[in-house]
Amino acid sequence: MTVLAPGKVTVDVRLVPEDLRRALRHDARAGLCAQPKTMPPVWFYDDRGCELYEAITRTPEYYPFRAERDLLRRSAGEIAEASGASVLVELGSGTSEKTRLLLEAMADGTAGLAGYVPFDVAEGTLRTAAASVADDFDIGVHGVVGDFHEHLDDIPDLDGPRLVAFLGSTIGNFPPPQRARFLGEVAALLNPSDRFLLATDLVKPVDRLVVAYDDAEGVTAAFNLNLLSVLNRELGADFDPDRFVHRAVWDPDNRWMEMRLEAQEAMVVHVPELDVEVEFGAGEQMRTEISAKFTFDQVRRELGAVGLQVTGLWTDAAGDYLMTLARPA
Ligand code: AVJ
Repeated sequence: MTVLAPGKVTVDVRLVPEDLRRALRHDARAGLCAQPKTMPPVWFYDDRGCELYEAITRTPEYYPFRAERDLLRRSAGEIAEASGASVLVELGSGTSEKTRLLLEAMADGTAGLAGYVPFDVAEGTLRTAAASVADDFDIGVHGVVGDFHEHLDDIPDLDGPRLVAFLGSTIGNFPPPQRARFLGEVAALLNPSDRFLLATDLVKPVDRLVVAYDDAEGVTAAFNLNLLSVLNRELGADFDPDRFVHRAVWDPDNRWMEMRLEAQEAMVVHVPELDVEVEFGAGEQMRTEISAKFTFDQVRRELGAVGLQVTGLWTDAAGDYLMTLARPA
């Protein structure tokens, strides 16, 4: 157990840029050679991709970002009290912007706020966020730069009951087997007094879902197509983004939105860093993201399957978005 000095920042780096390059080469080799072709969504988020995602959150059609913010504005106080926690661990912390609503609620609550543990792949963003939270809240911050499919074990076991939060409905981006494994690893991390807070987007009418992933202004299309620029820059590939179009499709059986990039004509793409040539047929689609939508029951079931018991549920005023608090059973 460690106690963090107020205002002090520590960062453990478990992932360096070379690890990320190796992971991208691995994912691209597997995904571009697969049938159907697929790329994991994590590679959207270079600097341009992060900018485009922020622009998506400002489109009128993309409701999940605002729904989560409304939910936290409405219920962060209740969530903080129900958690009983004095340390916040945040998986995929990013800029820690919405986290501040939870941190403020914890600081104002009965248990008080003793520390923050941001966990993210992006070292620069994490360091900036860690410093500003340590400063603004006068608490100790112990960041971990890592991948949440590999380095959850490196999360420090700080004094005080912890609230482990996974916001942003990022869980929806994991394919089901990976989602189950991830939830199992989170469960294994929790001490008996720790709690887990999971944000999920809820199933809703298809027309709203589809436009949320295919806004009229074309910001989501640009975000999706930016993946090809990432592959060009990082792997020396020669994708022509003008010859692909963005598609957003609802899969009713799996209850997830899919983003795809569709080749407008037959072509061969060269990827020198992988030493492969990738053939696309006219109209061939590559899947670039799944974004699963949940029901209350499904969340309860999936948490139950890894030994976590639901102790609280909150939605935004419109009932579009869900936060679930759970404890080791
Ligand atoms: C950042 C994971 C919440 O799945 O909705 C936005 C990303 N993709 N528009 C999502 C995204 C297309 C997003 N999350």
